[in-house]
Amino acid sequence: MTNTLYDALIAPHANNDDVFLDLDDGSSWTYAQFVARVAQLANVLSGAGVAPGDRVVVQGPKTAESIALYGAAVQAGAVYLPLNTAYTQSEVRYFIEDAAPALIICDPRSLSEMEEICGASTELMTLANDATGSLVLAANEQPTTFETAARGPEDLAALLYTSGTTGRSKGAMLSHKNLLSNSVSLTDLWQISNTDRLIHALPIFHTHGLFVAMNTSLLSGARVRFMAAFNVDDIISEIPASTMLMGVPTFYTRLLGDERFTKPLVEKMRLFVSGSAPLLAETHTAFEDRTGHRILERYGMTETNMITSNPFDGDRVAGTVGFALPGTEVEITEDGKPVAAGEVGMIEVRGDNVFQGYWNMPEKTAEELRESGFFITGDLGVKDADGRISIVGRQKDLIISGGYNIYPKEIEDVINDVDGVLESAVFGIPHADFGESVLAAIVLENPDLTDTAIGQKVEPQLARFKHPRRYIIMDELPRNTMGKVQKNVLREDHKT
Ligand code: MLC
Ligand code: AMP
Repeated sequence: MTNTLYDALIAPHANNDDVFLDLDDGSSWTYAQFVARVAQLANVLSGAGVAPGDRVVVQGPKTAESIALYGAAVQAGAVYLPLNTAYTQSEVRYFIEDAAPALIICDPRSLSEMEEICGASTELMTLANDATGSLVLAANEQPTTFETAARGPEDLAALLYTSGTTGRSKGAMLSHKNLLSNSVSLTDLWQISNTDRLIHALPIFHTHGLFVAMNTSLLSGARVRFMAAFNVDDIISEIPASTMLMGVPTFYTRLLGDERFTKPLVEKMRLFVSGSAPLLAETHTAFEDRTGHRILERYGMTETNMITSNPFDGDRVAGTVGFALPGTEVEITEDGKPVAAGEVGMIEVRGDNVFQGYWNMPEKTAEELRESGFFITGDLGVKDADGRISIVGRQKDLIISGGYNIYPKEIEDVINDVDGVLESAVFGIPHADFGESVLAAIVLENPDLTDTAIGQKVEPQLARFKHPRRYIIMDELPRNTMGKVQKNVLREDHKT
C-alpha cells in the first residue's frame, strides 16, 4: 500500500534509533519508538471506527503523544484536524458541526464541554498533558504494527480552519501532496539534516509548528527539543545544544529583551527562522548586531503552506520575505493581471503547495482560488526585478497578534449581537510584544451600556487572544464618503 506522507515522513524511521523528541521532563523518544507509537494509535483510531477520509479532531496538549497522533491519522488515512486550545466552546461547536468528525480527542478537562457539543453521536477520547487519558490507555494495549491505509498525493491529510473576512471560519483542505511538496522544498532550501537539533516552542495546531517544523524534521531525521510552551528561560538553556529555532517575531523580540541572549550563547546555532507575521526590520538588525546571525524570514499561509523564503546562502534582506520557493509561482497582480516589477499588487500563488479548496464552501473556494490554479492571498506585495518579494500590506481586514490571525469581522459580529450595541469596528494597533493588538470602537443604541458589560458578554464567546484590549465607546464611527468605516483613522487616533 502506498501512503504519500506516511511513506516519506514516517516509514523510513522504523529502525532508526536516533533520538527524535527531547521532552520537557528530560526523557526522549527515538524515531523507532515514535513509529511504533504511531501504529498503536492508528490501531486505536481504526478501532474507534475512523475510516480513510474521516476527520479526526484534536484539541489537546502539546505532547509527544500528540505528534504521534498526527502520524497515526496519516497512517490510518484520516484527515487530521487540530484546534487551538484557546478556542471557547462556541468556537469549537462551529468547527465540529462543520467538519463532522468521526472521532474527537480532547483534554480530559474539557471532556464535559465536548460531550455537550457533540452529544452521544461522536466518539470521544482524551489525552492529558501528562500523557494519560483514554487514548493513551487504549494505545498501550495495541500492537506496534498497523496496515497503512492507501492514500495518494491528492487525498486529504489535514483540515485546518482559518478565519475569514466574512467572519465564518473556513476549513482549508490540505492534501498529502500539498504538505509533502512543501516540506521537501523547505528541508532542501534550509539544508535541514539529521545533524540538526530544532528548538520547537510553537503550538502544533497551526501550519508553522505542525507542518513547517515537524514535517521537515521527520523528513530529514532531525532531532527536536519539543517544548510544551514558549518560555525564554527554556530557550536560552537549550540554545547551546541546538542548531535551529523556528518562531514568530514575538520569540525574537522577547529573546532580544534578555541580556543572557548573546553571541557566545548562539555559537552552535546555524539557523533562526521567522514567519507568520511581519518581522520588523529593526528587530532583524538588532538581532544581527547582538548575535551575528541574520534571521531568515519566510512567508506562508494556512491555505498555501510556505510560499517564499529568504535564501539560506545569499542575502537575507530585512523587510523582505525572499523568493518564491522552488516549484511555487508567485505573481503580483492587479485585477488578476500581473503588474510590472516594482509595482504593488495582490500576491497570488500557484504550485503543489496550494490547498484543495475550503471544506463545504465551493463559492468561497471559487472566489479565492482561480481556475488557473492561482490562489489570491489577500496580501499586498511587490516583486523586484530579481524576483525578491516584500509584503507591503493586506487587502484583507486582518490583525496578526503574536502570530495568531484575528479577523475583525468575527469579533464585530459577536459585539454587534450584544443588546444595546448599534455597531462596532474592530481594528489593530501596534504592540511591542505581539506586533499588533486588538481594539474595538463601539456605537451604542443603549447609552447606559458600559464597556465592562460589553466585555462580559463578548469575551466568553471568543478565545482570549481575540479579546479586544479596549472597548472604545464613540458617538459614531469615522466613515468615508462611500459610507465605509475608516479603520485607518481609528488606528491613527488610538494607536497609543
Ligand atoms: C497569548 N496571549 C495572547 C497571545 N498569546 N494575546 C494576544 N496574542 C497572542 N498571540 C495572551 C494570553 O491569552 C494571556 O492573556 C497572555 O497573553 C499571556 O499568555 P501566555 O500563554 O503566557 O502567552 P505566551 O505563552 O507568552 O504566548 C505568546 C506566544 C504565543 C507568542 C508564544 O502567542 C504563540 O505561540 N504564538 C505563535 C502562534 C503561531 O504558531 N502562529 C502560526 C500560525 S500559521 P491574559 O491576559 O489572560 O494573561 C501561519 C502561517 C505561517 O500564520 O506563515 O506560518
Ligand atoms: P494564516 O492564515 O494563519 O495561515 O496566516 C497567514 C497570513 O500571515 C498571511 O496571509 C500573511 O498575512 C501573514 N504572514 C505570514 N508570514 C508572514 C511574514 N513573514 N510577513 C508578513 N506577514 C506574514
